[in-house]
This record gives sequence, structure tokens and C-alpha cells, in this order.
Amino acid sequence: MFKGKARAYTNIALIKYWGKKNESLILPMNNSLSLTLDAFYTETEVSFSEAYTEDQFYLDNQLQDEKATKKISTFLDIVREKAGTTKKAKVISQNFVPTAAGLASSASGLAALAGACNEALKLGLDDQALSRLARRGSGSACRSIFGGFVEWEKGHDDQSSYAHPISSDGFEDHLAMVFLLLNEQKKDVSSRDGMRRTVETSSFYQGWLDSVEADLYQLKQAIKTKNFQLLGETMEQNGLKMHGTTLAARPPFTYWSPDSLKAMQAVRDLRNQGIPCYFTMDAGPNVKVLVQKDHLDKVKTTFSDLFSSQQVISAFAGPGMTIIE
Ligand code: 2P0
Repeated sequence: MFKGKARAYTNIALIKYWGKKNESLILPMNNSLSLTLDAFYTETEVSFSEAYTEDQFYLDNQLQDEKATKKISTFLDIVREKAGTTKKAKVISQNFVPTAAGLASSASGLAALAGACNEALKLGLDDQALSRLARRGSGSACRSIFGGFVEWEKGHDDQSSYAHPISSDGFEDHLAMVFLLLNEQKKDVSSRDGMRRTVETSSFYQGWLDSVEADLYQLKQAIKTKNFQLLGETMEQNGLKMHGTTLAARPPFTYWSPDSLKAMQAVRDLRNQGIPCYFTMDAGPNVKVLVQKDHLDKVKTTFSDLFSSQQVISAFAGPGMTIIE
């Protein structure tokens, strides 16, 4: 039996990954930059054995259906090819997220699986190679191999597309990300389908591509100079632009719900009261608010009053993928 177990944390992009240049290799159109967080993570154990006749995937103690298992099997095929084995695998994955938060993340999941496979089959991959491998499972997973601020270099082929940490002299230790859990339902348009539709049909997509590099540069300057206002403004603008592209897609779509808009307005109101905080959103209606730790209590109270305290979860900078047990 070849067995390995790993834990990886979720990450939230401050500069978004939105669109693929190569669907099968998962090469992105643009670089992205994220913060790995400590509140949500996945632990995954994988075992490879001659005794297994097919891949099996358990998530939160439930055997998964064919569609969910297919995504894992496709990833395991890449691993098997690297290891020169045809052994089937059993994958047991546990998501540690607040109950029914609707935040199950493919980033932490695939990063943990990549780490577990490296351990189980003694592949000897270093972090950069692991990031490349995790990318093949889910793009954003390549960033969850590392802790803190992480940039994913888009590259131009399998070898050159991977993530690496961004040095920040501890700036991230002053930050908090407040998750507003606004809707637990499964999304109508997956991020994979959403980004494909946008690349293929949105007349706003070129605008995204034309401006994302400048956003990335500005955000890196903000990290370097520990300028929270610049960090927040750049993140918020970049997120809004990503979501703007979906409105011009055919057919158009949006991830925003009425509560998302309510949350965005509340963030602006807080700023008008002199509390620096900024929002970002991903492929779903939940809003994430970036704030310095000094103002965390005020932000949490505001959103607990506006929604409910169970819908407000704070997270801090988290570590990279680790092997456990
Ligand atoms: C991000 N998202 O940078 C962006 C922002 C969603 C919006 O990465 O197709 O699950 O598996 O590569 O990584 C979500 O996309 O997509 C994502 P695939 P993934 O965080």
C-alpha cells in the first residue's frame, strides 16, 4: 500500500485568475496573486493499491458520484503517468469549513491531493513542481501550495506556469479577511464554465486583459510598501472588473445576489465613516472583506448586525500545504 496524507488551506485572489489560454493544461490568460488563509482547509489521504479496481473518492465521508470522481481520476492519471504506475487509488478528503458555508474549495482540495500523492508515491517533487502539478487539478490550487501572499506566473507551457510566494516582511500578519456567507446554494455557473464563456463571448474580456498587468504591478507595490489603502483599492477594482466581464458574456450572467450588493454598499459606508476596508468576490455571491486587524471588530459587528453573526467568519493569513501524520 502506498499512502500519503496532506493538509492545504484555501486562498483568495486579490488579483483574479479569470480565463484560460489552454484548457487541458490549465494555463491561465493572466498572472494572479492571492492570500492563503487559515480558516478553511482540506485534509486528504490517498492510497494506491493493486487491490483497487477503480478510483474511489470520498468527500466528507460520502462516496462521490461519477462526475466528481472523474475530475479526481483525470488528475490521478497525470500523477500515475509521472510515477509510472497503473494502480488505482482511494482518496479520502475532509473539508474543514464552517458548517454549510458553501465554501468548499477546489483550491485547498487539489493542493492537498497533490501533496498527498507526492508523499504516497515518493515522487520527490519540490514545491515548485508540486504547484505545477496542483495546477493541473484546478488552477487556483497551484497557489495553495504556499502560505501568505502568492503569485501564479501564467507562463507559456506546463513547465513555466506555477506559483511562488511573494516576500512581504510580515505585512500579511496585520491583515484579516472577513467572509460574509450570503448564500449556501450551489452556483448556477461554475467558475470553469463562467471563465470559458467570458473568454469566448464577452466584449469586455479584452478590457480585463488590457488592465490586469497594471493592477498586478500596483498590488505588488502595495505589498512592498505595506500600503493598505493601495492594496485594498487595487484588489476591489480588480474584482469588480472581473465581475464586469460576465455582464457582457453571451448569455450574460452574474455571481452577485441582492445581499452581495448590500454588503458592498456597507463596505463603502464603513469607509465613509473612516474605517478602511475593501471587498472582493469570486465565482459566487459571498463577499470577502479585507481589513487591518485593528479594525476587525468594527467590521465584524457591522456585518453581524446587517446579516447574522453566524454568517460572518474571520480568517487570517495561513500556511502552505503540509504533509500530516
Ligand atoms: C481566483 N477563481 O483567482 C478566481 C477568481 C474564481 C474567481 O480560481 O477551472 O476552481 O479548476 O482552473 O481554480 C476558481 O477557479 O478553476 C478561481 P479551474 P478554479 O481565485
